[in-house]
Amino acid sequence: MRDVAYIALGSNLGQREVFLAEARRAISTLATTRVLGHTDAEETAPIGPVAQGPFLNQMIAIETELSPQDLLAELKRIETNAGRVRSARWGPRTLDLDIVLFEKQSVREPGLTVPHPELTNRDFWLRELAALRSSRGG
Ligand code: PH2
Ligand code: MG
Ligand code: MG
Repeated sequence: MRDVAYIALGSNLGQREVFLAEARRAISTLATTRVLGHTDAEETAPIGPVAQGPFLNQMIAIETELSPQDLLAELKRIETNAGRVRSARWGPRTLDLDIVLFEKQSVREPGLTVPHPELTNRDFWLRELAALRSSRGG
């Protein structure tokens, strides 16, 4: 099914801008997928229980025929290629790619919940999502 999805990009280790740019490039090459738009990257204070450095966050909108599960697998591969080491939950990371929302599909299964359960807790995600949707005329 062709759908529009929103992906949150985050980095708080190393060359943060470079990790975000490489992630945008890698996502743009996924099968049946094109990037519709992106917000500017913005620096945000770390959320959650772990003391860590500030994040660069950004959101992109894509049109894709990938299922949420297949998209998640691709995003994990891109994270791994960026040197992501899975250590502490919510801890520092070179690259984090989270599926925030699909326009037409929701998922509730172990390992994947769409819409993302943190969506309503993150002001910057809500703001970025609204900006992308309004720039698409929706
Ligand atoms: N991601 C986290 C934990 N904390 N804080 C900010 N500001 N931005 C994030 O992307 C973020 C976070 C876990 O994925
Ligand atoms: Mg995350
Ligand atoms: Mg994540």
